[in-house]
This record gives sequence, C-alpha cells and structure tokens, in this order.
Amino acid sequence: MFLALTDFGITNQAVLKKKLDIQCWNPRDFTLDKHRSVDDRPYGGGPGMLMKPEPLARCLDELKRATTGPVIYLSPQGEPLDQSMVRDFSKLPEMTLLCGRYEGVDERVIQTRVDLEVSIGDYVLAGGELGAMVIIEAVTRLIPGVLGNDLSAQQDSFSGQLLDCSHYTMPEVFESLPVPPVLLSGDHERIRRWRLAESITRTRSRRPDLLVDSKLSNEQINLLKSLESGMNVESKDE
Ligand code: 4FL
Repeated sequence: MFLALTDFGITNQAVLKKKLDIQCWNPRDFTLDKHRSVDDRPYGGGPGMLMKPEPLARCLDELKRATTGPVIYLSPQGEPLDQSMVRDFSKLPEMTLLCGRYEGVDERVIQTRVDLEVSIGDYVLAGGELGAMVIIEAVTRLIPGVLGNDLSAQQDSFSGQLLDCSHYTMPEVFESLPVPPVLLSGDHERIRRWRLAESITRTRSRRPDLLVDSKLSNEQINLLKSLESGMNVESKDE
C-alpha cells in the first residue's frame, strides 16, 4: 500500500530529495510458527480476529533498537488527528506508525509499547494503513523544501483555525458565473479583507465547531462581530 506514497506525488518527490524515508516492517516476519500466524480469536468470544501480541511485540522491540521516536497506533479509539498534531509530528526525525488489521490489536501491546493512539476520523477502515498514509502525507508537505512554495503550507486552510476562502482562476466568466469583482480590483488590502471575511463566514456556516474558543486574531474577532450584528461586509454569502 505504501508504494502509493513512495512512488507518487509530493511524497515521491520528498523520497527523491531524501527528505522522507518510509520503512515497512511486516509482523509476519516476526512469527515463529510454520503458518506465520499474526491473528487469533478474541477471548470472551465475538466476531472477527485480533492481532496476537507476540509477533507485534517482537517486531516493535526490534524496531525500537533500530529507530527513534514515538510509536503511534492508528485506531478509531485514538485522539483525533488535526493540523496542530501534524505540525508536532513534522518536528520529529522519526516515528513509528503501527497499523492493525482484523478487529484490532491485543490491548497489552498498546499498554506496553504504544505512546499515542490516533484516529483520522469517525469511521472504520479495514486496517490502520490508510490512516498512517494520511499522517505521512500531511507531515511530508510541512517538511521544509518539500512543497514548491514554503509559504503555501503555512497559509493553508486550518493552519490558522479557519476554513480557506474560495479561489478562482481564468476565465473571468465561466458558465455565466463571474469571478467576484473585488478579486480583479488590484486592491490588495481589500482582497485580503474579502478573503478573511469569506473564511470566517464559511467557517461559521460549515464548521461552527472550529469557532468555539478558537484563537482568532483581533481583526478576525472584529470581523466576526460585524458579521453577527448584520453589518455590511464584503463577501457575506453563506
Ligand atoms: C484508524 C479508523 C484510524 C480511523 C480500522 C482500523 C482507523 C481504523 N482512524 N479502522 N483502523
């Protein structure tokens, strides 16, 4: 699965520039039985299988002798991933992403060898790998020198707790829909304020949860208050 990262896109570019190195460790290589089994039935019954502890423990113990950094287990029970967590991860030289298959991992492996459990959202996947890949891609684009433009990573939606504003390129009219005239005005201060107002109205209508006790700047708070008191502000749609 991880070839999707090493062989394509910005993660491929990061690998070529030696700014990203992905090593895959297969728990099956740490089994001792002739069937190389990594799963077993759950105590107490119930459907499905679990990752049995011994191969994972042996795998993680050898891995910890070869690498540094936290062991992060991907699971729906984990702490929700967000951009600030991604920023924290991007400061680490190395990290281990533990991916479970089947119904999950024996809890004693988590207790003894996992530093942090992380969820990428409230849904169930077939395994932790796609979650690990989400973390790797989100972290990679923050590594200095990976994105073409170092500014675009920090200017992103979410880096400032607000959703991004809408964007337009040529043509000026598409299927009778014009580009908002302010964007053609050449007045950079008006454009900046229009984009900020749009970010705030969009966040309020689509993701009001992001605005509760969020750390907005004074300008952002004032603009939000103006919008709430029904004042005329450019770009007040949603
Ligand atoms: C991991 C779901 C992280 C959401 C099945 C196994 C999962 C997941 N975030 N589902 N792991």
